Amino acid sequence: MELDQDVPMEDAVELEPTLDEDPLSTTPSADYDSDVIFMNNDSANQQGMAKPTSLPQLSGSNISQLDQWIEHLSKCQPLSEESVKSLCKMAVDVLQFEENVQPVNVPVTICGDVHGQFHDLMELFKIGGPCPDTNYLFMGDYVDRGYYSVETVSYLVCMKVRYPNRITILRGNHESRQITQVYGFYDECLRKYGTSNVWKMFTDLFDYFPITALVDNKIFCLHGGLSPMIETIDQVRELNRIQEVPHEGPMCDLLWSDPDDRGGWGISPRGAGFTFGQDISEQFNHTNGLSLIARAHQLVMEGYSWSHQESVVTIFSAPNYCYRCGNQAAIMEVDEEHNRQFLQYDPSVRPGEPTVTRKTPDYFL
Ligand SMILES: [Mn+2]
Repeated sequence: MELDQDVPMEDAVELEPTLDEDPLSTTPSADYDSDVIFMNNDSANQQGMAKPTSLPQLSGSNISQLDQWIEHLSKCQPLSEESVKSLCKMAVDVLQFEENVQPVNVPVTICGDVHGQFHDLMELFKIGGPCPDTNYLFMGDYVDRGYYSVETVSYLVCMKVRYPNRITILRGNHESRQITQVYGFYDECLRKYGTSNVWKMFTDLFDYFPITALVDNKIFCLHGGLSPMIETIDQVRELNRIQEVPHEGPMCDLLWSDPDDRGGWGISPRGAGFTFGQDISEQFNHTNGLSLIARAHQLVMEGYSWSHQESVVTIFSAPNYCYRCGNQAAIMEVDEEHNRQFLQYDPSVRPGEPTVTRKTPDYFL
């Protein structure tokens, strides 16, 4: 049994209707949002400001600012609230030009869930090679569960802005206002900054993250899985992704669904998305000329797991998930000839924190 049933069942409570009654506003506030969506604002055009149609070039001072932030974050120290505000503005300027199906070239190293395990993310870059020497594609779930969601998402967003053509960061179901209020990111922001401002800046930014990527027109990458409402990749391109992850519908499914041994579509035990069988995966790959669907979203004990006779691969990059699951992590390298290689790794040692062992202690025996 490779797929941990515990995780979907835990996640099943994530969309409890009581969440809707949370006193926290889930609508972006006027002052911050008007800043971040400035480039998309029609009134800006009416005032004679040209809407940029391509990636803005980083200025020398922005590059040195980003390098300074990356250096600071690599010591697992959070940025100041002011710095996060600047970073998120710069990130919107990059991410708004990415597509719902972001094209990615080979070679690339494809990664799964990270979940705030900052030291394990540093280990990932040691195993896979530093960015930008290695190109990376991350398939979502940067925040929640682990202790360092703030540092983890800040670091990845910094790398995205600094090296926009070298790293792709997709949206996971945890990159959401609702889910982060339940699974740790919101509380971590309050604890580390004293207010929810940084949480709001990042969750507003998550709306801009691309929802899928297409590696060399052959590998379709996304966090969750397929949707009964999506038959072609072009239908993904037509979605309006700049919004909170909806409770249902195609965008929700892409971030929440899971492959299953049973054929056809099934009800997901998570309470969102669907399960889909081998017949569905094979039809989707055939229709869209794909060789593979790569996705994350489920804990797999070896760090990666094939489904549907190698039509689908699950990649999970948080070793010893939640500091207790005892799983390995993996990343998948795809080279110029589309050869695939999995690199597996174990948890990094975190200074000052107790080492968790898979062995049962003697005193239980
Ligand atoms: Mn997930």
